Amino acid sequence: MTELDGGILIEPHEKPSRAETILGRVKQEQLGEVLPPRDFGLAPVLRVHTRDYVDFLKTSWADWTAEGKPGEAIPAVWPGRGMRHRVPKDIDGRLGYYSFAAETSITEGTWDAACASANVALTAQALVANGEAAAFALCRPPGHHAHADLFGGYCFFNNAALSAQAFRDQGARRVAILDVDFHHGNGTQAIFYQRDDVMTISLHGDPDLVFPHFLGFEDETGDGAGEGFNLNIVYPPGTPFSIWREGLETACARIEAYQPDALVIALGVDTFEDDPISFFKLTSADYLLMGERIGKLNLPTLFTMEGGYDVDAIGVNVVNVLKGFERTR
Ligand code: OKS
Ligand code: MG
Ligand code: ZN
Repeated sequence: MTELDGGILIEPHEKPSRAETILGRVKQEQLGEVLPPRDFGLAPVLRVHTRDYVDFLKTSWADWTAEGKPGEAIPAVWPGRGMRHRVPKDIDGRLGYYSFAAETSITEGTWDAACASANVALTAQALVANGEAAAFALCRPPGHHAHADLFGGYCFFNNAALSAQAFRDQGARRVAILDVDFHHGNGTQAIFYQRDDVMTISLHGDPDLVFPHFLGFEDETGDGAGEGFNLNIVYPPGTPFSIWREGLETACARIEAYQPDALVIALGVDTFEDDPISFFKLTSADYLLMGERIGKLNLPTLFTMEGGYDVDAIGVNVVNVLKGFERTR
C-alpha cells in the first residue's frame, strides 16, 4: 500500500499496526470480550452507498490491472468546474469520478478490507441494537470521509453512517453521530445533510487550513428537512482539551435535546498532541475525560474507529476513551 504525500509515495499513515496496537491494549486492559465480525453482505452498505459506486469499488482493481498499469490505482483527474459530471468508461476517469482526493490508493486488498471494516461496524452495531450498552468497532480502513459515492481520506465505506442507518432500519427513531476525529466527517455530513432523523456533529481542525479543505465550515447547518441537524465546530492550530471540551459540551447539549435512541461516535484520536498529521494538543489523560463526558449522555453507544496516526500512543488513547466511558456505567 502506498500514499501520495508531499509529491512522493510513502508508507500510508493508515497502516495495519494501528489496529494491532489498539487490539493489544484492549486485551491488556481487559476492556471486554473481543469478537470476530459477522458477514452482513452488501445490503446494509447499499442503504448509504450507491449501487454504481459499490460496483466500481468491487471491480476497480481488476479494471486497473487489466489496463496493465504498473502501480496502485491512484486517481489523478477530476471533473473540475465547468466540466461534465458523467461516469466515463475508462478506469482513470472512473477513479476520478468516484473520489475527491488522491492520497488514497486502491490495491488488491481494498475491496475485501472495506467490506471487512463495514462488517466489523455492523457486528458491533447489532450488539448495541440487541441490548449491549456499548460496543467498540475496531474498523480499518476508516469511514467518515466516504460519501455515498466517493472515496478519499483513507475511507471507502462510511462505517459510522451505515451503522446509524442500520439503527434506523431496526426501529431507532432518531440517531446522533458525534465525530471527535481531528478531521471533518465530510462523508457522514453529506450522507445525512437533508435528513432530520440522523443528527451529525463534528469537531475538527478548520478546513480552511486542513483536509478535507472543501467541507466542514460552521455555516453548514443542514438543508431542507435536515436544516438544524448538522453542526460543525472548528478549531485553530494548537487547540488544547480545555478549549476542545467546550465544543464537546455544546455537542452533548444538542444531542441531549435531540433525544436520540442511539449514539454513534466516530472515534479518531488524531487530536493527540503528537499526531504526525494534525494540530490539536490533546493529551492521553484528556481521552479519559472525553470518554466520561460521552458516557454521561447515557445512550446506547457504538464507537467506530476512524483516524489517529501516532501508533505508539494510539492504543492508550483509544482505550482511555473507552475506559472513561465505562466509568459512567
Ligand atoms: C493529505 C492528507 C490526507 C489526510 C487524510 C485524513 C485522514 C484522517 N496529505 N481522517 O480522519 O485521519
Ligand atoms: Mg471530526
Ligand atoms: Zn482524522
